[in-house]
Amino acid sequence: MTPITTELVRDQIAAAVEEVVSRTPVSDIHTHLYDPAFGNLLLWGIDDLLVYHYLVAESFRYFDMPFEKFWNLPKSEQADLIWDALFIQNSPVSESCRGVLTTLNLLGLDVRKRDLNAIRRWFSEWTAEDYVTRCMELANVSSICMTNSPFDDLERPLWEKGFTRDERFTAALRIDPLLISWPNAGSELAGRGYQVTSDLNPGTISEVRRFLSDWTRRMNARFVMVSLSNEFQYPDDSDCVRLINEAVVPHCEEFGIPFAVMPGVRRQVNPHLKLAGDAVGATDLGSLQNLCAAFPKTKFLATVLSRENQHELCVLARKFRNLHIFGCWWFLNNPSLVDEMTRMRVELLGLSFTPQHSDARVLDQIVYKWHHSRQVIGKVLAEKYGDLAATGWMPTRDEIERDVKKLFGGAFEEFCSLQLR
Ligand code: RAT
Ligand code: ZN
Repeated sequence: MTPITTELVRDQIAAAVEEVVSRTPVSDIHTHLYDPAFGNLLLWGIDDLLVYHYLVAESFRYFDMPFEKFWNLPKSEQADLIWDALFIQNSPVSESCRGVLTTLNLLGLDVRKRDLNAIRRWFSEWTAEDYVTRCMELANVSSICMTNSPFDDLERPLWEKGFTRDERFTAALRIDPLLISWPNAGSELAGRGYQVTSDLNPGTISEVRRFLSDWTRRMNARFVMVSLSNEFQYPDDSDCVRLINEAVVPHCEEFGIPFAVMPGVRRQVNPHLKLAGDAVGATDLGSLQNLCAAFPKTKFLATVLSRENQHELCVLARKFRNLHIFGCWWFLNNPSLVDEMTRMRVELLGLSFTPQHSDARVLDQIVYKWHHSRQVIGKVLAEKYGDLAATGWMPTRDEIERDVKKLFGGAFEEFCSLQLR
């Protein structure tokens, strides 16, 4: 008989955690995907996987051609060039490249052949509706939160016209132009029948609130969100801060929904790269601290782009119950950093956070993003339960299931339901 050793217990725990983590459906709280009713706005398939802006940035490390020449090509030719540079001329070891292969492999395609046209033929057999279900099943994702901007001329008309919602897709009201580009955003609101002037007087503020209410209702938005520069300061005498104080925060309190802040973006450091041209900078989290302290009844969701800010962010979340941290965002969504951040968050916050969101822009990406994240989250949890077992506190299967449910959407839902009285 095998003696029960600590190693054996750890192995058994690891196997149980791996199974629970892979079987528990996850709610993906931030993506750039769309309800299939939005038609071509929902991106999917091999060419869109290849021209993902994460891969565009990596390709230009190898390309020696003018930026404009690349941008003038049709999507399939851009995809050919990226495939050649990142998969054929070099091994696809980066996280974004590996992701394409994980996705294809889990979909059942044979990637060994390196045959892009055969892969294209396989995708041409699918319809978007069936493919959504297939990807959600494979990724074990139960719901997908979109990023919905009333300032986007492509998506706005459908919201205005109305459509039958696919219940698997929830909405988040994204308001970057409102907070970052006032008074331009004000002119846009004025053009749409809101009585605003460039001056943030009480009449204008009340019309901005009417705009937020109209769109929150129309979208049934789960939260309001903004991505902010690494230079964001709070308090400040900027229009952005006045709009936060006088319009966004009161709006979120009235509707009982969180305000998601995402600081750390250095926008368009290389505009030639278009969507791939943004970078990262450490931010002053004193500003987030000031926001949480100034508005204890407002629920703040936060994800922060810089690795350097992560420890301070965890400590802040220990101080403010109106702050819920989520995801390993954008340049942080790499296994080494997801491991480090998840470990740190568990050690400082227990289970009261949301470890990951996919940020998928192409539907198929949910397959790899969740597969890779589950591997890392499972590994960290197995170690932590192993450490508990070493004290004699053996986690039960029910407890493990309960905890994983929290991390995969339960803690987020609990946070959204807080009344903060
Ligand atoms: O991760 C990304 O795809 C970025 O381009 C951003 O869209 C970011 O996630 C954001 O929501 O601003
Ligand atoms: Zn995003």
